[in-house]
Amino acid sequence: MTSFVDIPNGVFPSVCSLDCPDQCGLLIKKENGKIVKVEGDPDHPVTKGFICNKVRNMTERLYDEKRLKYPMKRVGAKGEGHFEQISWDEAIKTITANWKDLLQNDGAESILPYSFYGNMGNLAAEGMDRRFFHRLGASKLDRSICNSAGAAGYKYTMGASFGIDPEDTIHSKLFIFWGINAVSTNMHQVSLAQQARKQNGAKIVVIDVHKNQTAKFADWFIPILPGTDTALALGLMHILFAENMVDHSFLEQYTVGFEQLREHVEQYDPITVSSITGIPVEDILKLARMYGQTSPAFLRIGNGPQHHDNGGMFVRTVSCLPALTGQWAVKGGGAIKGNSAYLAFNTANLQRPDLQQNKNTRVINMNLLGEALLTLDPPIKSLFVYGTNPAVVAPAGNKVRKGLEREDLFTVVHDLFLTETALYADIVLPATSSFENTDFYTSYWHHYIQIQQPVIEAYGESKSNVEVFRLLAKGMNFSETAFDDTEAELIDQALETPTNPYIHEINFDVLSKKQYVKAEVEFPTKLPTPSGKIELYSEKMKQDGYPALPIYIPLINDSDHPLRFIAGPNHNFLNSTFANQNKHVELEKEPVIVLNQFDADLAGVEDGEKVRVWNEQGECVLKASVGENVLRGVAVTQGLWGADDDTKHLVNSLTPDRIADMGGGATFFSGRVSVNKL
Ligand SMILES: Nc1nc2c(c(=O)[nH]1)N[C@H]1C(S)=C(S)[C@@H](COP(=O)(O)OP(=O)(O)OC[C@H]3O[C@@H](n4cnc5c(=O)[nH]c(N)nc54)[C@H](O)[C@@H]3O)O[C@H]1N2
Ligand SMILES: Nc1nc2c(c(=O)[nH]1)N[C@H]1C(S)=C(S)[C@@H](COP(=O)(O)OP(=O)(O)OC[C@H]3O[C@@H](n4cnc5c(=O)[nH]c(N)nc54)[C@H](O)[C@@H]3O)O[C@H]1N2
Ligand code: SF4
Ligand SMILES: [Mo]
Repeated sequence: MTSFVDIPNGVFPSVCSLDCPDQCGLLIKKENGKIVKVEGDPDHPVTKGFICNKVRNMTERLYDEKRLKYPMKRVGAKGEGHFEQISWDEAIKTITANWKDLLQNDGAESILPYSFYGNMGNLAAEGMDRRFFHRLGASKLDRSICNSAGAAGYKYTMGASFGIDPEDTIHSKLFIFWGINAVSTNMHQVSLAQQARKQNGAKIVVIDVHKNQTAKFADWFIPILPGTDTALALGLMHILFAENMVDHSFLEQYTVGFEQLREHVEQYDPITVSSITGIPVEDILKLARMYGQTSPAFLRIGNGPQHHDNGGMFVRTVSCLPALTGQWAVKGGGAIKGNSAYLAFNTANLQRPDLQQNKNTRVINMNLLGEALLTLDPPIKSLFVYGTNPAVVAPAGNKVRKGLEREDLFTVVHDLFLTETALYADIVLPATSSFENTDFYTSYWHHYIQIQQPVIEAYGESKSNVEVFRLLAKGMNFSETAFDDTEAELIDQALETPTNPYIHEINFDVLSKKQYVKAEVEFPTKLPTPSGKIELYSEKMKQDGYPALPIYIPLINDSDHPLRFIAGPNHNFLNSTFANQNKHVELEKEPVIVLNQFDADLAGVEDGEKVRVWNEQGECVLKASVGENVLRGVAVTQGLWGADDDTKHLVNSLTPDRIADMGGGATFFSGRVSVNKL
């Protein structure tokens, strides 16, 4: 087959590589060898021809003048941004010479890979890189920044990331978007809800700390105080049991511990729950009755409430709800937190943990990057960053940037741009965009596996993650054949999945012909929990030091600052991606802090003025938006803005690096701040 790269004009199939549940099928239009348009694939059953504005404007990013074209070495101070072009040969030699030294003098654990899913391609994000760092014996990274608290909580109840098929939600009559700003972050779930609203008169409810875009689209917005959602879920259970809106035969057949749970939730009566959550008693009763009496009823559980001190327990708790009403057994009922378990592939084949000589290398939680760089003993002496921008996205950002400033830290950053993190690098390597690579993609929301074939040639001298780690392996004189495998071979190895009942005979050739293949998914009747059932009561939790039954534990108050600070993502960026594209910045305008009128009055701050937002960790300058879009005591900002002019927009200067109750998760949204006039 001729490669798409060699055909200068035409329309080619592709897939969106961004960290977004929708994982859209794309059509890429090329003229004279350049991409001129990115559109949704109308034939893709979930994408249906629609994509977000961010990616419709992708050419702005692909051909942005600021894209890195060649490797560079630092010539100024760390953070200053002075670099000089070098060859790939010099770059690889410099890196491997430094690492050979470290292996001799400090041991391999002095080297830390730091990566996340800037490109969701399985080869890019967890392929050749893992093989390389396993063989090297580097410290390991616990990639816990996104959904690990929620995933751990969900696992206690359901055994693994199994939800329903989102395509089935067109049958739903009730959608509860719980802590998810789906209009911005899962737009095709919103299209499905909109379709169900038209066809079945489905109602759409949003539970959030902020009247965001999704709340504005909903039939009913329920504002809640941050970190109190577990109490609400337990309150709903109280009413469901008390008013006999539970499905007894489902409970008996498919769950463990419903009798203990019924007794246990007696304490979460509507008056108590109202005083915790800030939701009026009538609304709690109304929501419980709506949920108990509507079928199919669907819960979309978002990432927001699990970025809190008590985030794991929230997801553990809320995922019990569909079992109480038997909604898992109804087409279009049930829930989705994540669906990655259905598309589980052969990670041992892909990542080759057998290449590790020392199985007990230390593991470093990525949420503690600043702390690790500043205090770990023995110290981290070299950092290799790819597919993530920790100077902007990691919590306790001032500590992170201070750590990156360390003169004795040898830092390499592989990215498409000179990110805020790359400013601190000793060596910067240019990365290809996903449209320049071969890779395969597995959504964590829908059930399709998709392939990316290169559509355009590599930009400048840029190289893919797979290529970079092949070169590094050569430079380190690693002789294992694992480093010679082609992309097609890696895909075939990863899709050798004898233990996954949902994936059959999918491989590189099949994907090349079909572009996307749906897993043959059925909601499992036997779950991978210890009992094989939905665990309302969990003996495993008890063994792990948690209460066996779900309970509400309030957030930690780390200071007396009056406002709980919720700094989430925005509509036109994807985490910090696009925050450096003029077009996307224009669309998003400027970073804002949303305040309640009451709190603004107390702080003497007016709508539209720039304000200082601060706590012991640092400060930001944001524009106040004052009104009734948040409850009293809550401050919301959206977007991981960059540091173009100064660091005053870096909201993670204010976020805590405490670790959540489960999964080593982040607590981005549990911090506190004050707001003053500038
Ligand atoms: N446009 C866009 N899309 C994205 C991203 C992006 O940056 N921009 N990021 C991608 C990534 S990596 C992820 S993980 C997902 C995240 O997308 P979502 O799952 O939507 O998660 P968040 O946007 O972090 O938070 C969702 C909502 O939770 C609310 N929230 C915060 N604390 C609480 C609470 O205590 N209780 C309740 N009920 N609500 C609370 C916030 O106000 C927010 O509206 O989106 C992905 N998609
Ligand atoms: N305050 C606050 N902080 C947050 C969050 C929040 O809600 N609030 N959300 C958190 C969450 S859920 C997440 S997932 C993280 C996400 O944070 P990150 O994973 O850092 O995501 P991005 O900011 O999009 O940065 C991805 C980087 O990868 C680069 N990249 C893209 N493709 C490739 C490739 O193929 N190879 C290489 N080498 N590089 C590539 C991009 O250019 C970009 O610089 O942020 C977290 N931080
Ligand atoms: S970011 Fe999400 S919605 Fe936008 S094109 Fe990519 S997968 Fe689709
Ligand atoms: Mo995320």
